[in-house]
Amino acid sequence: MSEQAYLDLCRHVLHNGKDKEDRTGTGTRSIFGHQMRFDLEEGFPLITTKRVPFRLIWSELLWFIKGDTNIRFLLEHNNNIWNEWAFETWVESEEYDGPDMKDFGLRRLSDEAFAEDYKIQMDNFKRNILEDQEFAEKYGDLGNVYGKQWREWMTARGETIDQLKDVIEAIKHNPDSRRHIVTAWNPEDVPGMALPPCHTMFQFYVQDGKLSCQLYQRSGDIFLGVPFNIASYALLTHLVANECGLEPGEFIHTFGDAHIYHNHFSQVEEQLARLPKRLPQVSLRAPHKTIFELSYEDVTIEDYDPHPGIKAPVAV
Ligand code: UFP
Repeated sequence: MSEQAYLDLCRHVLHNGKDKEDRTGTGTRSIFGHQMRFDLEEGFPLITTKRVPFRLIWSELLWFIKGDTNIRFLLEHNNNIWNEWAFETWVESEEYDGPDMKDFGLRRLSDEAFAEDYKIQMDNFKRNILEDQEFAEKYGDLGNVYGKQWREWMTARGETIDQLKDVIEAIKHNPDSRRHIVTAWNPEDVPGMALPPCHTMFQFYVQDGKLSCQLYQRSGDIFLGVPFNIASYALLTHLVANECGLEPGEFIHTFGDAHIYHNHFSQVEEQLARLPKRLPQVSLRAPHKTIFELSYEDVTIEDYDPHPGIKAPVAV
């Protein structure tokens, strides 16, 4: 069962990782360099030992595929996973005049009164993004994140490169190429980004009518982020394979710093005590649409019967 590769990573880092300070001040247990393989023919690797919200993964991937970088599209799909990054820019701006939100990520965990203030400010922020176009343009945009780099990489000559479109054309016309690469890591843009890309580059590979994909992830929050990342790239592999008339092969997930935050240890233990179930299947409702024409309703997950979700704080 291919979820095992993920559970093995959790166990390995918990028992063999080294404690390390990190940017968020939370502290992690971490290893450097690791690889997991998921055979997509065995089922869709949406983790079953806790519920992972597929609708958030799909709406985020669709947002990337469309080349969108504004959280407005996500909020319209009731997807809140990128809010904190945009909110940070807002509360640090000159226009913000509410209560001090410095270090909101950590403070809201330990200070109840602060957590209430935070919620009020975040709800206002979300409402403004959804209802005020000008506000959304100014504060909803995350800068040159994935969507921008995948679809509209800016060159020094002022032109743009559509990496995703180009790689799909290359897979169709020159499947044996060893250059099927999309990179999100743009060193020129990194200093201006709310969150420099965690999934930095991926490569496709065609063999025996099957499309495989390998991702290099520089930094992985094993409990909260990685189950999303696995499902997101497995889904991307399905969609690109469908587009190119190929079957999905393997998703290979390679890491730089793979870490478990100290405030996720008990959740990981709880998850590891559970038995994995059968993997679900992904279903494409409009297989003849191009990947760029897809809408949210076109992809669904079937036979997903996971253990209940396990809550944990996000380190910002
Ligand atoms: N992170 C992930 N996957 C993602 C994503 C973020 O695991 O897709 F966007 C985690 C990794 C790390 C933090 O814990 O978010 C990013 O922090 P840093 O930039 O310091 O690595």
